[in-house]
Amino acid sequence: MALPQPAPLTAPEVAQPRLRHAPLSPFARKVVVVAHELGVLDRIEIVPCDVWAPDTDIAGDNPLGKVPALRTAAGAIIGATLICEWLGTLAPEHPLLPQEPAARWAALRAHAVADGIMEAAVTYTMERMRRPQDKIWEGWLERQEGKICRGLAHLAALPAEERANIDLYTLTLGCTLGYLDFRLPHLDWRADHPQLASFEATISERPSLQATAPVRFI
Ligand SMILES: N[C@@H](CCC(=O)N[C@@H](CS)C(=O)NCC(=O)O)C(=O)O
Repeated sequence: MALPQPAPLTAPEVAQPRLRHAPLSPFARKVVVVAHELGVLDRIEIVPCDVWAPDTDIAGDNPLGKVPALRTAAGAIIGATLICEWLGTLAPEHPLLPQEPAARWAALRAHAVADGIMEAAVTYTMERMRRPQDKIWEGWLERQEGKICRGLAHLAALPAEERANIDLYTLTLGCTLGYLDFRLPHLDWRADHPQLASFEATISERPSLQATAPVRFI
């Protein structure tokens, strides 16, 4: 039996990059937040995509079947961080990371943790929402919670200066904390981490995060 062939990854020429997006995805939100902050939002077209629909064509842009994916004239770019880097090339006057090497590495290292917390939170949510109720594995949920809690404790212990810039790390962290509020409110992370709570209260006021808050879409 011949397997169905996915559409080629390299898209036909498109005048404006198209972002395959789902409004409740924190990874897709991260991309839109960064586009907003860089002032390049009007240079991409946002195309809603339900990756769970049986007839979804997302694999044509992302063989992994996930959002976000950005279809450009040169082919698709997948994964939120890589798309943010691509967006950064449209606005080189606004670097997404500190330029000074030590600060840059600090931001990259912290970003990896914030992004990993986001991933664990999405994994948790998928287990809760997408699995048949009788097949949900509590041990798997606890494992994800462990990653989230240790990750938050790690970030909370970092010097406050590292949370002072508006950069890839802090914008990602803002999206991650917003997603925890939205999908895992029982964690009550503010109680353990007042430093992160005050960070979140400030960054969530930015127009980029206000415009993309998940509660706006339900
Ligand atoms: N590492 C990817 C993760 C993207 C991701 O997990 N997207 C989720 C939505 S939040 C998705 O499309 N899941 C569909 C699936 O796993 O099949 C990124 O940075 O963009």
